[in-house]
Amino acid sequence: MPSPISDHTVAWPDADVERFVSAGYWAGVPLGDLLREAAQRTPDAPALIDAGDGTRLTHAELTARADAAAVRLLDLGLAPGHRIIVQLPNRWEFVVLTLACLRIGVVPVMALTAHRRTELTYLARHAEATAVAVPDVLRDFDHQTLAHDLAPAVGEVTGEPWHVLVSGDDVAPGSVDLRALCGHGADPAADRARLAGISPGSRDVAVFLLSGGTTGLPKLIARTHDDYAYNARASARIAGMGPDTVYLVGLPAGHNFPLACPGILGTLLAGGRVVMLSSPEPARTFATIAAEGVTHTAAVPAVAARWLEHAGERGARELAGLRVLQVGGARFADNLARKVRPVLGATLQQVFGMAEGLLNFTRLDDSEEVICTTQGRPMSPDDEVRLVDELDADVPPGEPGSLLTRGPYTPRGYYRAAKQNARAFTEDGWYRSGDICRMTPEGNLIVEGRDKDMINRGGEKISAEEVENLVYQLPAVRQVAAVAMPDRELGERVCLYVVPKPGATVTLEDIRGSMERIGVAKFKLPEHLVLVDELKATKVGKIDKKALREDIAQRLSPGVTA
Ligand code: OOB
Repeated sequence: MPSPISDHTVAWPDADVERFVSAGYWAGVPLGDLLREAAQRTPDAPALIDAGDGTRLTHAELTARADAAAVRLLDLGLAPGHRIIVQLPNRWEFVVLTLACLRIGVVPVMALTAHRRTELTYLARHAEATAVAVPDVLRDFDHQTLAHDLAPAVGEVTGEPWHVLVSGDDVAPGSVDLRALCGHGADPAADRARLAGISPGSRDVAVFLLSGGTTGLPKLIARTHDDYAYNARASARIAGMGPDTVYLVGLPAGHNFPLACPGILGTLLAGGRVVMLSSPEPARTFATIAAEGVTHTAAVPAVAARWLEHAGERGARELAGLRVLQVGGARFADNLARKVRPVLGATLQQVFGMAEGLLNFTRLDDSEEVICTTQGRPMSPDDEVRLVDELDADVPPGEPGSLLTRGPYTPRGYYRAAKQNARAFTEDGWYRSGDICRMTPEGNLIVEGRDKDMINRGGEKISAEEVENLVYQLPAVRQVAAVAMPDRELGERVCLYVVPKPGATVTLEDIRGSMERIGVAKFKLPEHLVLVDELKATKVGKIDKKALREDIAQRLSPGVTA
């Protein structure tokens, strides 16, 4: 039996809970009910469009399908409190399945389609999942076979059957057809009646998000119905969403940003319409924005840069209806930010957020200067932010410091990670984001760097420690350090410094090959290798990564050969 989720979560203190409830942030209603109520306000309006296969559902149809899918999950043997790994591309089934889970308190663990055997095995075992939802084949990778291969390793920790739900034309015997599971039910009234008694509690966990990653293994962030509903609802307000909003999902849907900031959930709660697109490639994206009347979308800086380039070459006529472009996930350069309004014709909203909670937004009516040069200010009046030095003392106003935060949608600890929590949270519950920020006199934050061992590859976060652990599996490696190297297109890529064992040779191909054989997400594979005789240590005996980052930047600068 999977252990109860509540055995491994860290609760907010009672006094804070009272504050969040009385301020109205925590509505006391589970997300499934909130979404149902929102859908009932405009039942016949479009709610979900899949730009890939042309599926179009109204709010009433989406509600009915989510109910039907919830009933079918129960029939399959999933029960409230069970966990399902969701590893789906941006297709309509992602939304129906997620809503179905929220209705009955089955908790989705939001994996990425890039994840492979290593990540999925760990996630499924750590979350004690009893099911997984995958595409059959995506970009030539057979997800279905891998999903079945995980059965013994996962069954060993849960003692339960392992269900593989598959989206696609090639559903193998032994798999559950996810499209059928998400299809319309024969008797919507009966489905609704069956679900009436089994809503989860609003303080229960609604979804598991993956942490940006600074440790050897990714951590799970347990977001409750109350806190995540507030996250989605309040960000929808700040992004200016309403029933006429058409939101395009081009980033991987399982990321917090397109899922709930305001993303899919915020759009649906506002009575708007969600359009799913498999990738943010500029030509397809622009055509979809024009065809569907998209008003809002979100991008990481690397994607926004490609859109700016495309619009510069081909014009932006197709974007006439686009009102708000949210950019976040990594630092958006001021000079690119300044191009958004003139080139794309939309209002830029910078978003500096984290799956751990805290969201900062520039407001739509901020001055162009604030919009283009800051990463905004906290979403909630009750978000607490401190900028501190190495001793956790507040830095003077205007000085850079390490950002700590607490608030109504920032959980007080990772799931089942007591040891990491002791480091990632202060004793009085502040989350150490690891971001170095400055605050302007008006209270806007500017992200200047970070003091965490992470590489931000175009918005995908890579833990240096995780990469190093994988590289240490090669017998020829004596010592390794993974650091970010600057990259024009993606901001950063993974660079490795390796000290080979005496007499041994190590190549980038060996390392990438070994990681691919083990099975890890491709975006984590190192893209540059520097062989060295030794790695210098800092005064406290750790590898001096600052020196390595400076070294690689120097090697890559024009006129210097690497
Ligand atoms: C978003 O969430 P995560 O969990 O993938 O990554 C969080 C980290 C932050 O701690 C920061 O290091 C970086 O990503 N980051 C930014 C940024 N937005 C995120 N760094 C500089 N400028 C920004 N605008 O990335 C995320 C979650 C919700 C909304 C938006 C982004």
